[in-house]
This record gives sequence, structure tokens and C-alpha cells, in this order.
Amino acid sequence: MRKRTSTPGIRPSDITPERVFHSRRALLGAGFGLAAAGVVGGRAASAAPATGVLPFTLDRADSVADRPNSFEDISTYNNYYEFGTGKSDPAREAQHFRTSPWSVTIGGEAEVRGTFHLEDLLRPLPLQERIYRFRCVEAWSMVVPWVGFPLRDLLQRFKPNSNAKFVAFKTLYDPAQMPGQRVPVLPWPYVEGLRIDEAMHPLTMLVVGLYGKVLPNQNGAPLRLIVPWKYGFKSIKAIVEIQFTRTQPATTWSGAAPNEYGFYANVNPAVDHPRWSQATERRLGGGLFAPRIPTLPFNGYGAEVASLYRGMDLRRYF
Ligand SMILES: Nc1nc2c(c(=O)[nH]1)N[C@H]1C(S)=C(S)[C@@H](COP(=O)(O)O)O[C@H]1N2
Ligand SMILES: [Mo]
Repeated sequence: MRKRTSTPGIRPSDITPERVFHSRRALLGAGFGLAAAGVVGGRAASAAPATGVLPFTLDRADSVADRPNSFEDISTYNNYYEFGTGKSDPAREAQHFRTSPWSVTIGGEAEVRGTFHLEDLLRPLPLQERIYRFRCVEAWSMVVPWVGFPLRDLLQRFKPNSNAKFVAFKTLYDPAQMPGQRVPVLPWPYVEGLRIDEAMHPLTMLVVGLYGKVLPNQNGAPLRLIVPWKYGFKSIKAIVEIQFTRTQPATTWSGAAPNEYGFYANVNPAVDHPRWSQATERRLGGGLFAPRIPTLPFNGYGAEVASLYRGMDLRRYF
């Protein structure tokens, strides 16, 4: 396992790589003044309600060196079918989505179960910034400075028992607020799942922020999963339920098109989608003529996660 770095009280210029720091300064000029200033000033949690700023420490050991995409790229090109199937729909349609109050039900094969206010769940968990690659199954990709915490830090507090072999996640069902749920493009609510060892892997995150600020609604506020070595559809948004289960849970896309999307969905350049190649990807923000880049096995996280799948035929379990 990689070394953790989590140094409280680090200097503003240490919080993120230089170029991110400068792009935050660019955000300042773009009208995100208060939030960006709070980030570089390392302001504390009390600033959050007023400015949307989150306190965090950079987890450099678990971050990639790739240049992060702009806030604009990450927050205006989205997949979130609850708010429409177009890439620019969620940024517009999710603007007034209510993320507070928010509660999450945690149950199933665990000693501790119940429904909790999100702020109570989050209170004991220190936030980290991690810069991760993100690869959609549609063959576009980006690099994102998420703010969140390892999922396992939350799950462990619920004391899963030995029957807990999988973890199932559910998105909010609220057609009054989510216009896409009034259309049967997918069975609602959106559900996803992980094997317990995948859920407990230190790279698996629950995310509450982006670029040091509260997560934009279109990116899955107030709470979404990020599994950086899997295709983006595993990274379920607006989570209201987490269940420890004995058996492999149903997942939305593998149920909707089982020949195209599997339960595992590990990024794999050697296994093409039936309708397109997965060998290369288009990095967002590169413009029309940017060359495609090679897709990496496990999205580049193979050294950390390949051992989870030892002995499995990854063509069969795709
Ligand atoms: N509830 C829900 N979660 C979802 C989706 C969705 O439509 N609904 N889309 C998935 C897909 S296909 C991708 S690629 C990512 C996109 O995340 P982003 O918009 O933050 O880039 O969210 C995933 N999580
Ligand atoms: Mo996706």
C-alpha cells in the first residue's frame, strides 16, 4: 500500500501542484473569488456554508501528476441521466436540486444500521484532495481534483459482518426534482455496487467536493462515489442508501445492457465495447484536433488494484 501523506497546516502553495494553484487563481478572475481565496488561504470548516469552501489536505501519495482538467470542463460536460441525457443538461437542470437536508440509510449485513444526517456522517472524517484520472466507458476522460475521503473510513464504522460480501449504492429517487426520472430511459433509481474488497480499497472514495469547493450538483452532490480504476458509470451520484449484501447487487447499466456493461467495469483497453474501441480515449479540454491517448489497464491504477482480480478472466468479468 502506498504511503499516506496528510499534513495539517501545510502552506497554501503546498496544497496542490503549482499549475492547479495557478488555475485556482484563474478561477478567482472568473468570478469564483471568495471560494478560491478561501481555498488558497486554507480556511476552516466554518467558512463552508457561506462560501462553499471545504477544508482539506492534499493526499499527494494517492494523486496523479497529470494536468487536471479545468473546473469548467469537469462541471459542464456531465453524465447524469436524472437531469437529462445530453452532456450539457445536468449543469443547467440540476442548478436548483436540493442537497440539504440530506440523509443516508446504511444497512444490511452490519452491526450498526440506520438513517443518518449527512453532516453527522461526515463530521468525524477529515477531507482529502486527491487528483484522480476519470475514464468514462464512452471513451472520454479527464483528470479531477476531488475532495472526499476513503469509503472504507465510513464503512468500517458500521462494523460489516462476515456475510457482507458486496456493497450496494442507490441514488435519490425524486422525479419532482429530477426531470430525467420522469422518462423511462433507465430503470430508476440508479443503483450501483462493488465487491466488499473493492469498496474497502484505499483508492475508493466518497466525494463531497471538487477544486476545493462543495461538489457542484451536476457532479453528484452532496455525496458521490469515485472508483478511479473503473468506468465512470460505477461512480454513482447523489447517494441516499448504502447496503452491505451477501450477493452481488443489481447495477443499473449492467442490467440495462448486459452485453455492453458488466458489474466489474474495470477500465481495460484490451476489451472493446461492442460498438467502439476502448484502446484509446479523448481527454477533455484538448480541443478538436488533440490526439487520442492510450487507455491504461485499470486506468493506470493497476499496481494498486490488479491483485484484487488475480485469477479472474477479465474478458468474462468485464
Ligand atoms: N445517479 C447517477 N450516477 C451516475 C450517472 C447517472 O446518470 N446517474 N452517470 C455515470 C456516468 S456514465 C459517468 S461517466 C459519471 C459522470 O460523472 P461526472 O458528470 O461527474 O463527470 O457519473 C456516473 N454516475
Ligand atoms: Mo460514463
